[in-house]
Amino acid sequence: HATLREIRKTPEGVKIAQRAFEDFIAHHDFRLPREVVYTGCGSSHFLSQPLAMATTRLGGRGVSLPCSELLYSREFYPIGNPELLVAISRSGETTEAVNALKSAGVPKFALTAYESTLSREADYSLIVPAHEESVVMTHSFTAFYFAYLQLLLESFGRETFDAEKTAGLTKEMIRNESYIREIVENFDFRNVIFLGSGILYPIALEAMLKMKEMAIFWSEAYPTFEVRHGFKSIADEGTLVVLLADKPFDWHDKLTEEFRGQGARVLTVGRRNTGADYFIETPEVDELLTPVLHLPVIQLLAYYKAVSLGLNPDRPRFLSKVVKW
Ligand code: F1P
Repeated sequence: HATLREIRKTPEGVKIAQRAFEDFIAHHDFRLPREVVYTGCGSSHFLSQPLAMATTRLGGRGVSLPCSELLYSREFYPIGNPELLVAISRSGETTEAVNALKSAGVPKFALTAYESTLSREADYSLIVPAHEESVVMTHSFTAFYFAYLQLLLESFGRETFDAEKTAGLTKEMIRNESYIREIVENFDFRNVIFLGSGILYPIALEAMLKMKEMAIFWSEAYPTFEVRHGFKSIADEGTLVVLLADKPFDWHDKLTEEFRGQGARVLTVGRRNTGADYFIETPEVDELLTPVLHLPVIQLLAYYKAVSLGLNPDRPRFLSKVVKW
């Protein structure tokens, strides 16, 4: 399947991202301001969230909204007075993304894989040519995140990450492919809950979307400990809980125990096992790099779930690669 090839291309995507970033700073004096609004649709919206969080974490103020909310209900959101609007779209042709960008009364920035309508409408564009055959976004998500993160670090006077090393780390994560396949083959789970906190929460949301898109499968996502407040009632012996945790602490162990007590099985992805049924270890990295490690894992999980259900993840039902109106 093309989708599997795209996921396996993540290390290459990181290198493509680095070249796109280097090319951008070589040709532009422009650096990112502190107050930025980010927007996108679908996966590109879930990508707008960690970009907004990274902006905030580095001392700026990032706000993220789906394009349609920015277009039709922006007065309900605390947008403030942004200095830049960043619109994200892999295709650069999604109608809502193009319209959201056009509607901005501030400088416009496009993050996309192609010279496209979006890039032509923007004042600046960071084109990351991590091209994908697959309908769903996989390694391009990681590549876009890494390229823009480098630009943020550079703009805010911070040291950028070592791209070769980061690519190597994603390769390490992809080595878990056969283990992920085994989990899916050994446990025919009926539903899946993804949990993440901080910058890993939008990665949990993206995981939830990947399951729906590739495997047409019931999935949910919550900020890690919020799940205890009612939502956990759906978790039973048919449930897989995927805990995305960089540095687990006591409460992660308690949460794991609680879900196991309900009969659910837990997969922990992080630096140590929390007492889970399944465990994928992540190397120690800066917190801003953690999404890059978790993304291929959750994409592989959705891919193998689709395959185990006899579906073709290359052609998800009812979906198209570009949503136009
Ligand atoms: C946005 C998007 C995809 C999603 C689906 C429909 O596309 O929502 O994320 O997987 O295929 O389109 P784009 O604006 O990033 O090209």
